[in-house]
Amino acid sequence: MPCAARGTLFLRYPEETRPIAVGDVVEVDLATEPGSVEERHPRRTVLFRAAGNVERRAQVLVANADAVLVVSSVRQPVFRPQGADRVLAAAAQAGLDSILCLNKVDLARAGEVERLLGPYLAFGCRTIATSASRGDGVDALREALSGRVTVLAGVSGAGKSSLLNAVEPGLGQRVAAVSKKTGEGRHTTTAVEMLPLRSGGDVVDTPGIRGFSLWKVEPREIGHFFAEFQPFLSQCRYVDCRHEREPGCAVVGAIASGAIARSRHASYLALLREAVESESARSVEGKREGRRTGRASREDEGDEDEDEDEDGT
Ligand SMILES: Nc1nc2c(ncn2[C@@H]2O[C@H](COP(=O)(O)OP(=O)(O)OP(=O)(O)O)[C@@H](O)[C@H]2O)c(=O)[nH]1
Ligand SMILES: [Mg+2]
Ligand SMILES: [Zn+2]
Repeated sequence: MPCAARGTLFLRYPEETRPIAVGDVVEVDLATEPGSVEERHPRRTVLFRAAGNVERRAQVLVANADAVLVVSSVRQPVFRPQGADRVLAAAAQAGLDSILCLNKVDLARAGEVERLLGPYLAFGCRTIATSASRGDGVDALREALSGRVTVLAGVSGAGKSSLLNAVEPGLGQRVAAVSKKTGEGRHTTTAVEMLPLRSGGDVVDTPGIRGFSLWKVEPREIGHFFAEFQPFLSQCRYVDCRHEREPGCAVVGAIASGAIARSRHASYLALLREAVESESARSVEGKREGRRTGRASREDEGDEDEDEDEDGT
């Protein structure tokens, strides 16, 4: 049903770029054409997409999903643990179940699939190795998607849409070859779209997005989004340990003993750095806001620092 969001909905959710996202349950009034979305029901879950570093407003990618299927490929484009780990962390923050799907196993060399998935199997992450073109793992994938709402996320060209077509022939999701020159996808899927599957369950196909941001995350929370870090987080010498390279850090110690994969720790450090940056950006913003309010209350004191806001000082 073609509908537009009622203007007051935008006012009610000023923290979000748009009041409705794919997956929302809404009340519509069909007296007009197009109809009007009047109400949004409370959300069970929310998954955010990457915005800038200073997140003033949230961009909700999907509402009310149950699980995230992190789609990556062995090559074309090459598997990047940091991209996959970022989505896994975002799913953990959102409280969603996650599965790591390694696609294009038909392009893998001997032992490569095991090597790439090893760190994930080690901490109990659910994984599926697939080939949309050859059919490997497609039955297991169909099974994993049934009975719930699953978001497919991953870089352009990894094969999200191809996998959906393989799970349900006739679904007709548009796919396109990755660029020969760059080895990257061509952003074939351009909109977030929820599709019901005949085999049961709903899937949300998404464009290959840059990644997910962790919404308003505190640096000290990030370790909790890495399942295998859990037993070590409370064992560090310092209670405020950030698990970078502090003496007596149990997480860093676990890398040496092989309990935590170095690549996973590198992904953690990347997210930590971002969280620290956006925390300090927020505190600069906060100080500026404070100064503005301060100035408003002493209007007649002149405008000697008026242009400071323009150059971002
Ligand atoms: N060799 C091989 N190629 C595959 C496989 N799965 C998908 N492809 C190819 O990879 C290319 C990209 O597939 P898409 O399904 O469009 O990828 P996507 O993840 O949906 O990409 P965006 O919509 O741009 O985000 C297409 O040429 C597919 O035919 C696979 O398992 N093996
Ligand atoms: Mg696609
Ligand atoms: Zn530590």
